[in-house]
Amino acid sequence: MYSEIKNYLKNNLSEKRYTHTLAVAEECMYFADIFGLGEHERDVLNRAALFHDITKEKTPDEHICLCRVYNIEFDKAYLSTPALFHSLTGGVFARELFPTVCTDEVCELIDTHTTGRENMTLLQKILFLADSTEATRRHESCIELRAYFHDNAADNDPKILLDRAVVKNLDGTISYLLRTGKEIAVDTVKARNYLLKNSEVIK
Ligand code: DGI
Ligand code: FE
Ligand code: FE
Repeated sequence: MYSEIKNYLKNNLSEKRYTHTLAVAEECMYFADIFGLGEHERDVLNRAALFHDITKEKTPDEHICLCRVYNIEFDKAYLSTPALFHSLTGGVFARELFPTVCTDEVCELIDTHTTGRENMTLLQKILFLADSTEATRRHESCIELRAYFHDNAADNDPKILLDRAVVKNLDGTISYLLRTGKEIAVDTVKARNYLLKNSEVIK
Protein backbone atom coordinates (compact mmCIF):
# COMPACT_ATOMS: atom_id res chain seq x y z
CA MET A 1 0.00 0.00 0.00
CA TYR A 2 2.70 2.50 0.94
CA SER A 3 4.57 1.82 -2.29
CA GLU A 4 1.52 2.75 -4.37
CA ILE A 5 1.18 6.05 -2.49
CA LYS A 6 4.89 6.78 -2.79
CA ASN A 7 4.74 6.10 -6.52
CA TYR A 8 1.91 8.60 -6.91
CA LEU A 9 3.79 11.21 -4.89
CA LYS A 10 7.04 10.65 -6.75
CA ASN A 11 5.29 11.18 -10.07
CA ASN A 12 3.18 14.16 -9.02
CA LEU A 13 5.25 16.24 -6.60
CA SER A 14 8.50 18.10 -7.19
CA GLU A 15 11.59 16.21 -6.11
CA LYS A 16 12.08 18.60 -3.18
CA ARG A 17 8.52 18.13 -1.92
CA TYR A 18 8.77 14.38 -2.36
CA THR A 19 12.04 14.19 -0.41
CA HIS A 20 10.50 16.38 2.33
CA THR A 21 7.44 14.12 2.47
CA LEU A 22 9.50 10.95 2.98
CA ALA A 23 11.63 12.75 5.58
CA VAL A 24 8.49 13.81 7.51
CA ALA A 25 7.31 10.18 7.54
CA GLU A 26 10.69 9.10 8.87
CA GLU A 27 10.66 11.82 11.53
CA CYS A 28 7.14 10.76 12.56
CA MET A 29 8.48 7.24 13.15
CA TYR A 30 11.24 8.72 15.35
CA PHE A 31 8.51 10.34 17.47
CA ALA A 32 6.47 7.13 17.38
CA ASP A 33 9.44 5.30 18.96
CA ILE A 34 9.94 8.03 21.58
CA PHE A 35 6.26 7.86 22.57
CA GLY A 36 6.03 4.06 22.28
CA LEU A 37 3.12 4.19 19.84
CA GLY A 38 1.35 1.01 18.76
CA GLU A 39 0.93 -0.33 15.24
CA HIS A 40 -2.34 1.45 14.50
CA GLU A 41 -1.10 4.87 15.59
CA ARG A 42 2.15 4.41 13.65
CA ASP A 43 0.15 3.51 10.57
CA VAL A 44 -2.12 6.57 10.88
CA LEU A 45 0.93 8.81 11.32
CA ASN A 46 2.70 7.26 8.35
CA ARG A 47 -0.28 7.72 6.07
CA ALA A 48 -0.84 11.31 7.21
CA ALA A 49 2.85 12.13 6.74
CA LEU A 50 2.80 10.78 3.19
CA PHE A 51 -0.35 12.72 2.30
CA HIS A 52 0.27 15.91 4.29
CA ASP A 53 1.59 18.07 1.43
CA ILE A 54 -0.17 16.28 -1.44
CA THR A 55 -1.89 19.53 -2.57
CA LYS A 56 0.92 21.93 -1.58
CA GLU A 57 1.86 22.54 -5.22
CA LYS A 58 -1.67 23.19 -6.47
CA THR A 59 -2.68 26.70 -7.58
CA PRO A 60 -5.00 28.92 -5.49
CA ASP A 61 -7.73 28.36 -8.10
CA GLU A 62 -7.40 24.59 -7.76
CA HIS A 63 -7.66 24.92 -3.96
CA ILE A 64 -10.77 27.12 -4.21
CA CYS A 65 -12.30 24.60 -6.60
CA LEU A 66 -11.62 21.71 -4.20
CA CYS A 67 -13.17 23.71 -1.34
CA ARG A 68 -16.31 24.33 -3.42
CA VAL A 69 -16.65 20.72 -4.49
CA TYR A 70 -16.17 19.39 -0.95
CA ASN A 71 -18.07 22.17 0.87
CA ILE A 72 -15.04 23.18 2.86
CA GLU A 73 -15.36 26.55 4.58
CA PHE A 74 -12.25 28.66 4.61
CA ASP A 75 -11.23 31.85 6.32
CA LYS A 76 -10.59 34.81 4.04
CA ALA A 77 -7.01 34.84 5.40
CA TYR A 78 -6.52 31.76 3.23
CA LEU A 79 -7.08 33.72 0.01
CA SER A 80 -4.13 35.99 0.72
CA THR A 81 -2.04 33.04 1.94
CA PRO A 82 -2.29 30.12 -0.46
CA ALA A 83 0.22 28.24 1.73
CA LEU A 84 -2.58 27.67 4.23
CA PHE A 85 -4.97 26.10 1.74
CA HIS A 86 -3.09 22.85 1.33
CA SER A 87 -3.79 21.69 4.87
CA LEU A 88 -7.53 22.06 4.22
CA THR A 89 -7.61 20.41 0.80
CA GLY A 90 -4.96 17.70 1.35
CA GLY A 91 -7.29 15.28 3.09
CA VAL A 92 -10.17 15.39 0.62
CA PHE A 93 -7.83 15.21 -2.34
CA ALA A 94 -5.91 12.24 -0.93
CA ARG A 95 -9.19 10.52 -0.08
CA GLU A 96 -10.37 10.86 -3.66
CA LEU A 97 -7.26 9.05 -4.85
CA PHE A 98 -6.91 6.57 -1.99
CA PRO A 99 -10.36 6.29 -0.38
CA THR A 100 -9.64 3.40 1.94
CA VAL A 101 -6.22 4.70 3.05
CA CYS A 102 -7.07 8.31 3.84
CA THR A 103 -9.43 7.69 6.78
CA ASP A 104 -10.93 10.32 9.09
CA GLU A 105 -8.11 9.77 11.57
CA VAL A 106 -5.59 10.50 8.82
CA CYS A 107 -7.48 13.61 7.61
CA GLU A 108 -7.56 14.97 11.15
CA LEU A 109 -3.77 15.11 11.18
CA ILE A 110 -3.45 16.65 7.73
CA ASP A 111 -5.97 19.39 8.68
CA THR A 112 -3.86 20.73 11.53
CA HIS A 113 -0.34 20.25 10.17
CA THR A 114 0.23 23.86 9.14
CA THR A 115 -1.42 26.05 11.78
CA GLY A 116 -1.96 23.66 14.65
CA ARG A 117 -5.20 23.88 16.61
CA GLU A 118 -6.51 24.22 20.14
CA ASN A 119 -6.31 20.99 22.14
CA MET A 120 -4.38 18.89 19.62
CA THR A 121 -4.03 15.13 20.03
CA LEU A 122 -0.59 13.56 20.46
CA LEU A 123 -0.59 12.47 16.81
CA GLN A 124 -1.56 15.95 15.60
CA LYS A 125 1.30 17.47 17.59
CA ILE A 126 3.73 14.90 16.21
CA LEU A 127 2.91 15.59 12.56
CA PHE A 128 2.86 19.35 13.21
CA LEU A 129 6.35 19.18 14.71
CA ALA A 130 7.84 16.54 12.39
CA ASP A 131 6.99 18.79 9.44
CA SER A 132 9.56 21.27 10.79
CA THR A 133 12.09 18.97 12.43
CA GLU A 134 12.59 16.46 9.60
CA ALA A 135 16.26 15.94 8.76
CA THR A 136 16.33 17.59 5.32
CA ARG A 137 15.05 21.02 6.49
CA ARG A 138 17.79 23.58 6.01
CA HIS A 139 16.19 26.63 7.62
CA GLU A 140 18.07 27.66 10.77
CA SER A 141 14.94 27.73 12.93
CA CYS A 142 14.10 24.14 11.86
CA ILE A 143 17.63 22.91 12.59
CA GLU A 144 17.47 24.54 16.04
CA LEU A 145 14.07 23.03 16.77
CA ARG A 146 15.25 19.59 15.68
CA ALA A 147 18.27 19.85 18.00
CA TYR A 148 16.05 21.13 20.83
CA PHE A 149 13.89 18.01 20.77
CA HIS A 150 16.44 15.39 19.74
CA ASP A 151 19.12 16.58 22.21
CA ASN A 152 16.75 16.75 25.17
CA ALA A 153 14.52 13.75 24.51
CA ALA A 154 16.54 11.32 26.63
CA ASP A 155 16.31 13.24 29.91
CA ASN A 156 12.95 14.96 29.79
CA ASP A 157 9.31 13.97 29.93
CA PRO A 158 8.70 13.62 26.18
CA LYS A 159 5.12 14.93 26.41
CA ILE A 160 6.22 18.19 28.03
CA LEU A 161 9.17 18.48 25.65
CA LEU A 162 6.82 17.96 22.72
CA ASP A 163 4.49 20.72 23.96
CA ARG A 164 7.44 23.06 24.43
CA ALA A 165 8.73 22.30 20.94
CA VAL A 166 5.25 22.85 19.45
CA VAL A 167 5.08 26.25 21.17
CA LYS A 168 8.57 27.12 19.88
CA ASN A 169 7.47 26.17 16.39
CA LEU A 170 4.35 28.34 16.68
CA ASP A 171 6.46 31.21 18.07
CA GLY A 172 8.79 30.94 15.08
CA THR A 173 5.89 31.00 12.63
CA ILE A 174 4.22 33.93 14.39
CA SER A 175 7.51 35.92 14.44
CA TYR A 176 7.96 35.23 10.74
CA LEU A 177 4.39 36.31 9.99
CA LEU A 178 4.86 39.52 12.00
CA ARG A 179 8.19 40.26 10.28
CA THR A 180 6.69 39.79 6.84
CA GLY A 181 3.40 41.57 7.61
CA LYS A 182 1.21 38.52 7.03
CA GLU A 183 -2.07 37.62 8.65
CA ILE A 184 -1.90 35.18 11.56
CA ALA A 185 -4.51 32.42 11.32
CA VAL A 186 -6.83 32.17 14.32
CA ASP A 187 -5.94 28.47 14.77
CA THR A 188 -2.25 29.37 15.08
CA VAL A 189 -2.99 31.75 17.97
CA LYS A 190 -5.46 29.36 19.59
CA ALA A 191 -2.98 26.47 19.38
CA ARG A 192 -0.33 28.52 21.20
CA ASN A 193 -2.65 29.98 23.84
CA TYR A 194 -4.12 26.59 24.62
CA LEU A 195 -0.71 25.06 25.31
CA LEU A 196 0.38 28.02 27.44
CA LYS A 197 -2.74 27.67 29.56
CA ASN A 198 -3.06 23.90 29.73
CA SER A 199 0.39 22.40 29.52
CA GLU A 200 3.59 22.64 31.51
CA VAL A 201 5.37 24.50 28.73
CA ILE A 202 6.70 27.26 30.95
CA LYS A 203 9.57 26.05 33.10
O1 DGI B 1 3.96 22.72 3.69
P1 DGI B 1 5.30 22.91 4.37
O2 DGI B 1 6.17 23.90 3.65
O3 DGI B 1 6.02 21.64 4.61
O4 DGI B 1 5.02 23.52 5.82
P2 DGI B 1 3.65 24.11 6.40
O5 DGI B 1 2.51 23.25 6.05
O6 DGI B 1 3.91 24.37 7.85
O7 DGI B 1 3.45 25.47 5.62
C1 DGI B 1 4.33 26.54 5.85
C2 DGI B 1 3.72 27.82 5.34
O8 DGI B 1 2.52 28.11 6.04
C3 DGI B 1 4.65 29.01 5.54
O9 DGI B 1 4.65 29.73 4.30
C4 DGI B 1 3.98 29.86 6.59
C5 DGI B 1 2.54 29.47 6.43
N1 DGI B 1 1.78 29.62 7.67
C6 DGI B 1 1.77 28.82 8.76
N2 DGI B 1 0.97 29.30 9.72
C7 DGI B 1 0.44 30.44 9.22
C8 DGI B 1 0.96 30.64 7.91
N3 DGI B 1 0.63 31.69 7.14
C9 DGI B 1 -0.22 32.58 7.62
N4 DGI B 1 -0.54 33.63 6.90
N5 DGI B 1 -0.78 32.47 8.87
C10 DGI B 1 -0.49 31.43 9.71
O10 DGI B 1 -0.99 31.37 10.83
FE1 FE C 1 2.44 21.60 4.62
FE1 FE D 1 5.34 19.67 4.90
